[in-house]
Amino acid sequence: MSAPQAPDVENCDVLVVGAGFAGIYTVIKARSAGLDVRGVEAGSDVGGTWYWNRYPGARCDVESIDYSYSFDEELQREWVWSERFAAQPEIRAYIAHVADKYDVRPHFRFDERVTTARFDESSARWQVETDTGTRMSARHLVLATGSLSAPHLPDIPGVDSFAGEVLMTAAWPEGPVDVSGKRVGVIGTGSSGIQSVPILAESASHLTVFQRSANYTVPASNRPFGEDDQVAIQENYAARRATSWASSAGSPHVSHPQEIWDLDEQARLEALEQRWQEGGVLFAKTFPNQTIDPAVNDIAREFAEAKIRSIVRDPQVAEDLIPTDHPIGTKRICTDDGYYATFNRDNVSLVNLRRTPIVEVTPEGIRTEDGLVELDVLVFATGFDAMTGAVTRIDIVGPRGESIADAWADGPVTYLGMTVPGFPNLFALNGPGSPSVLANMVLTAEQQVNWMVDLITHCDGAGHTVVEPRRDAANAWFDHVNQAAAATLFPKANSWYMGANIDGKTRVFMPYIGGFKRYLDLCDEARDGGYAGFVLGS
Ligand code: NA7
Repeated sequence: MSAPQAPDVENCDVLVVGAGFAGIYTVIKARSAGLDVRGVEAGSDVGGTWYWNRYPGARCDVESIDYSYSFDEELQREWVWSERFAAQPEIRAYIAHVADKYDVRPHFRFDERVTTARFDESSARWQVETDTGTRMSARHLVLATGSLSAPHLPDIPGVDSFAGEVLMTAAWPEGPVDVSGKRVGVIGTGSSGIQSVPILAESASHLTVFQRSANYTVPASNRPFGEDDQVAIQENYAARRATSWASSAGSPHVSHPQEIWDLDEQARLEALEQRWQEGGVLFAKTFPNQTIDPAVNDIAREFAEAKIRSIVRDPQVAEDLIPTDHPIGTKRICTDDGYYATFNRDNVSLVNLRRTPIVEVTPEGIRTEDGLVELDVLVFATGFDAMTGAVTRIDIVGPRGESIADAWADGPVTYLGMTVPGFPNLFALNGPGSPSVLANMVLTAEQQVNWMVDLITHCDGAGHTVVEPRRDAANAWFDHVNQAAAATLFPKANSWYMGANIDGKTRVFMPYIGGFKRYLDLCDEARDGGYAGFVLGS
């Protein structure tokens, strides 16, 4: 299929950037469709997010048996998850197992980062370069670059002057990091901060948590799987997957069967308590409409806040840990193991940056308006330029000279959360306009890759060398994504879903919140309708 290019250029049909869940499945699926597929990965091995985020306590907030590939029954049967919510090393081992089983690694160049991509209209190919000087040419460019993979380091005065050790949760070193006997500061109280704080507190001589915005977090209720669990998992797997594929969030969990208003106060509290004990992000969906109707949200929010007050002994610290700026669940609820109780330890303190903002980082530590906090280790758990950052940090230019960063300056316009007007033969997986970060990222990746390979195969069969979404179709999708969000409470939060965590980023709700199943149906309709939303050319 690949047309010959200059001898020092590596040619392929499909070039995939990123060897995480989506990138690996792209190789498997494209290869099985007879396409010559190559990949580039900045890390030294497969894993994507789960390669880089090695911080203590890193764990998925989706259950392991759901957060795993469904495409091969044999794979599903042979891999045995050790616990309900797998930790980073186990997920990384799983991804490595998949890479071995399907011989994926030989397709990838590791330790190379794609820096530029130019679409050459005359050859209808993407010309791509990496930071090591490799030049590649591909008919189709697939950005499997991850939604939470472009780390965000805040621009705090003096940040480079710190004399101690600096760590980032999003790029944690390989091998053990020993903080025993050290004074540790953690900036950031999103999922990464909340997961790492209880563990760092166990060995640090003192741990100071610098919190700008408090987050809601629910105990994970993680547990190891026993033999009985393994039998039950296999017996129920097919049904569980079927339910997930037909669900609104790619998981088998459903909200309470009754509206909250049909229950008396006791029954409401029991339902909330049950979800709290079940653990994790699902608390956000205890009741139908919980992230739609402010009155329902208030009841769940007050329940969670009472929990915080009941766990944290110091009343002022408890109040500081209660979010004041968003309805519960409109930022992703965090999943923890003893986070609130950690603030009862003598060696842990909380700095509320809303009351005492950071003035500067100094060689000795962090100076707030309240004085200097001396530190030996400074941990940045400060999040990501989510959903668009990993794409716009690559210099991608379409045939009409427009860069994708410019094209998305007023918000990321995509068609079906996969393709971008002005950028032919380009697929941005799990990207803006797709439900991935609100649903099950692995299943969304499978569905998108299947859909993408169907489209490429369709084009090849019909002799089309160029496929680009129509601008009106993309604008209509963008409007649909926005309307779906506007029907919920989500836009009320200054979240990374909104781009609100990055200075200067246009605020627009990026994921598709209209439902996982609805999204699958709309993608199927677009395919079955003969890809009318695309211009197919040659
Ligand atoms: P998040 O959830 O974006 O959290 C980042 C945290 O860092 C958050 O508390 C931020 O406060 C804080 N932050 C960012 N910049 C600053 C500055 N300048 N000063 C103080 N604090 C700051 O990222 P995570 O890695 O924890 O989790 C990302 C997702 O991964 C998570 O939602 C799960 O889906 C898995 P802010 O809220 O902006 O005030």
